[in-house]
Amino acid sequence: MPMTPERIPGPDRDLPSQGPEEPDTNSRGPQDLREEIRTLALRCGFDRAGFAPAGPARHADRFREWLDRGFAAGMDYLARSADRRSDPRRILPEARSVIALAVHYGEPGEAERSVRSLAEARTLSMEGRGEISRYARGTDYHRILDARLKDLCGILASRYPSHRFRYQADTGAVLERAWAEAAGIGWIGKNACAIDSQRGSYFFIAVIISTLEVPPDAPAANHCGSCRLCLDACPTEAIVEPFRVDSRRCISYLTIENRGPIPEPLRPALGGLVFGCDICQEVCPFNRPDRLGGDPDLRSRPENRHPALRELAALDAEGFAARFPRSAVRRAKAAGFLRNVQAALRNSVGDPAPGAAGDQRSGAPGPAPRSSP
Ligand code: B12
Ligand code: SF4
Ligand code: SF4
Repeated sequence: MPMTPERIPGPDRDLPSQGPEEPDTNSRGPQDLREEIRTLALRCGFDRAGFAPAGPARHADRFREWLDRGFAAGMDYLARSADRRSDPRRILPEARSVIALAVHYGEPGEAERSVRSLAEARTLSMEGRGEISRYARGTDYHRILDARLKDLCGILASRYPSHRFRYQADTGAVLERAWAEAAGIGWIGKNACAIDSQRGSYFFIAVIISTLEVPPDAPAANHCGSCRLCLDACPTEAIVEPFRVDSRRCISYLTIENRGPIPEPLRPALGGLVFGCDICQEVCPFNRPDRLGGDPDLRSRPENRHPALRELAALDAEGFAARFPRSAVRRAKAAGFLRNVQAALRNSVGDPAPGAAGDQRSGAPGPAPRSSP
């Protein structure tokens, strides 16, 4: 009986118990094995796959330094799981390989502004329109990636029944960007995002930790060179130095994970951004508009491209759930989202919508363990 694939549990949950192991039915050469898994990954809906030997994560020391400097803001779960994040063998002690996978999102039509600035972001909000970051405009990617991971790991478990395959996309305790870089999927840019030189950085990362030994790919080489467009474009100066984002200043954190008020001095910098922020990716020369184009299942819903702020401000909790079905936007909760809309409205017209309660909703407790970027 083949082993069942296992989802890596979230930050604070226990690992599932291990089942009995059975001998392999397949004895292929190592390079064949790598290409076989890559082909299977593509067949299961991943755009790219790469392999790295399991061991300490790249930049684990830098991750700890990032934590020590307070850059995790209210995401306390990152420090609580720091040991596990630093080495996947803490999750699966017999792990030999990490398979890093990419699924691209975004559409060419969404790259209408290849150069962004605070002024441009504000122009949108001046027209009374908000902006939801690309990754969250369609169906929640967790659902889509989880289904594909389950398929892929199911196939791998049936082909290699004596081996274990533990998967995650976003929510488990693994430094996904570090593994994407180690497995050749993309280098970590100065904006902290993993970037592929051909297809840019608008991709999600998933990982499979396995006891199967797969020959590694070469790690991705960094191509940022002397460029610093992302550092200069960030409207809140959250990229405090190359490769280091201070979440306390990052609009993505402030509009998604943060459960408290948005610090007053940073509010104007949001412009019309009501959920997440893509500015440090939009300016990146590797996100060339003609090369963008993502998975059809992750396409934007048209109503989520530039929604009217007044329409959003009129939502109550039920209306919010109905407006964003199966959407990553729900991560902010109605209170957080409406807080963001109020800030964007102020940037747009100077005053919040009459009767809206955004600021009153902003005193909610601190963030829960994350389940979206
Ligand atoms: C916490 C988190 C956030 C936080 C913190 C972001 C951050 N920069 O760390 C917030 C809420 C701000 C956030 C925002 C976003 N996120 Co997020 N987030 C995560 C999460 C859950 C953990 C990341 C983490 O551990 N951060 C701690 C930092 C230190 O680690 P790191 O990001 O891996 O950064 C590495 C480098 O910076 C390097 N490093 C540090 N210092 C130095 C110095 C030098 C010299 C060098 C070479 C390297 C280096 O070490 C780190 C260790 O790997 C991951 C999922 C996961 N489990 O990994 C998704 C994830 C990183 N997020 C993702 C996305 C899409 C986003 C957003 C684009 C969403 C949006 N549009 O708003 C933004 C991008 C903001 C940005 N510029 O980083 C994707 C990234 C995909 C990609 N191609 O890179 C991930 C992988 C989710 C996924 N499964 O796809 N996110
Ligand atoms: S996501 Fe936005 S706020 Fe955060 S580092 Fe990038 S540009 Fe700055
Ligand atoms: S904008 Fe320039 S420095 Fe920033 S990530 Fe892209 S290439 Fe690297």
